[in-house]
Amino acid sequence: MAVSLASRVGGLVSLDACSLLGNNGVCKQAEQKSHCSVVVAGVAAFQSRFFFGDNSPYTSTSVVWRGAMTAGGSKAGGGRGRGVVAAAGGEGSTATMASAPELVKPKPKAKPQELLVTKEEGLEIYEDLMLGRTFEDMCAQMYYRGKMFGFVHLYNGQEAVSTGFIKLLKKEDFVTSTYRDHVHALSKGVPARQVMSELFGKSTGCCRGQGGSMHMFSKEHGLLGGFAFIGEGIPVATGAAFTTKYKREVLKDENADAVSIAFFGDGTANNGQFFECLNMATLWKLPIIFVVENNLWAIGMSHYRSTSDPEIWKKGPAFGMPGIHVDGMDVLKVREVAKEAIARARRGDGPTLIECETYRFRGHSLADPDELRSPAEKAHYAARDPITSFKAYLLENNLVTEAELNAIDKKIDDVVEDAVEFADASPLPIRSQLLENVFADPKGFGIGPDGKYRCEDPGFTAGTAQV
Ligand SMILES: Cc1ncc(C[n+]2csc(CCOP(=O)(O)OP(=O)(O)O)c2C)c(N)n1
Ligand SMILES: [Mg+2]
Repeated sequence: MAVSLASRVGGLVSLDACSLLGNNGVCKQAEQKSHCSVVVAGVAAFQSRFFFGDNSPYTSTSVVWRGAMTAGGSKAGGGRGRGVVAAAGGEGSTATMASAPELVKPKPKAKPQELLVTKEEGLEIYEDLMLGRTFEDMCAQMYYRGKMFGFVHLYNGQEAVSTGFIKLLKKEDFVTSTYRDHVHALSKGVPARQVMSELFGKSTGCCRGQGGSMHMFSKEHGLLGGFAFIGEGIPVATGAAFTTKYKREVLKDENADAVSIAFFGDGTANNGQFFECLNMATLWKLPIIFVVENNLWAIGMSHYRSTSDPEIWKKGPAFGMPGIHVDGMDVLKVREVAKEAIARARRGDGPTLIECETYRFRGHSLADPDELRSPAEKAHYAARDPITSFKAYLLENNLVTEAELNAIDKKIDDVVEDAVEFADASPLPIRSQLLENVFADPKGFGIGPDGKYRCEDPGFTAGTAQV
């Protein structure tokens, strides 16, 4: 029974097997593995039924999922990075780490009918992954050259999550992000010029230079922010999902089918707003997807030291919605899960919680020397670079040629170069912009007409201040 269920739900079983076994340490001994897989198969089957209902696509496409899993290298629960991390420093960690290169063994060629993407989709995904990576590598250079100020948090390594979800969205759909928001903005279609200019604090930025790195926003592209306070984007996305529901059910607008996605981190999933929003989303059956980008760290705090149950996906069923775990280093797996969750939200079946196991390749911010994470852990995830493996998938399955990928690389280099030149040449915001859209009376924190901070400026109470 367990075996057949396992094959039915394909990748999810393997993912969750690792998830459960690795973290709980239940399966550290080899002889326990078969027992554990039985337990896990049951859980995964439950999740699959819960998530997909009787029409679970995994009953018919399990082969595809197994194909996809090969890329992630899930072997008897050992392929999950979590298992590795949970074991790090303890018994068994060396063996698992040593096998890390196996995880990027070339995938066997898929049969044409098993391919997970068309050529066009593959090229679009590759381009978006490369845009995120190249853009942010350039951000690092510009930051260290003093072109940006404040904190800058890069997303290197996590690109498969942004691309996997956002490239499936429509322009009218909503996205909220955190301070690690540049790549979500790019995936959602905000032009690279506008994102780079915002980072440079220039008036041509998507927030006219007033937001900076952590506050990307574009109404036109449904990007509702960029939030520096962790968890703040979750209720905003929930509110956006509520507007869809309200338009559809109260205002009888049959075309209102926008989906909201809230992206946030593992550390943030310990925050109260997350739980409040899970509750409301199920209560009102909102079209929202909560995407936890579990990169195992919250600045320098390990996920395993800070949360009562490291399996974040489990919180979904606790609130009456599906909870899914997926390998966030594999864009194809992310995409498959995202497709289902988006379709579910769009047809009015309610929210989904998805935990993506991922990793950031750089420090918490560009000011972080990144000394707390072990070299072995970093090497393990570097070997699972989502771009390298996706590129290999495209080439090995003859979906694209090297020349086509090189052409995209060149195009992206040009886009990023152009964005830098544009941002550099753009003007700074005019001074009077500083206090526009300031709704609170900033008594005690005002900037006076002479440009100096002052204790009190009664003029502020009259409306937007002139400085
Ligand atoms: C409400 C709030 N509390 C504390 C902080 C300080 N802080 C900044 S980043 C961060 C860690 C968040 O980690 P995680 O959610 O895992 O996201 P990641 O940085 O890994 O993407 C914390 C606690 C904050 N920004 N907001
Ligand atoms: Mg984190």
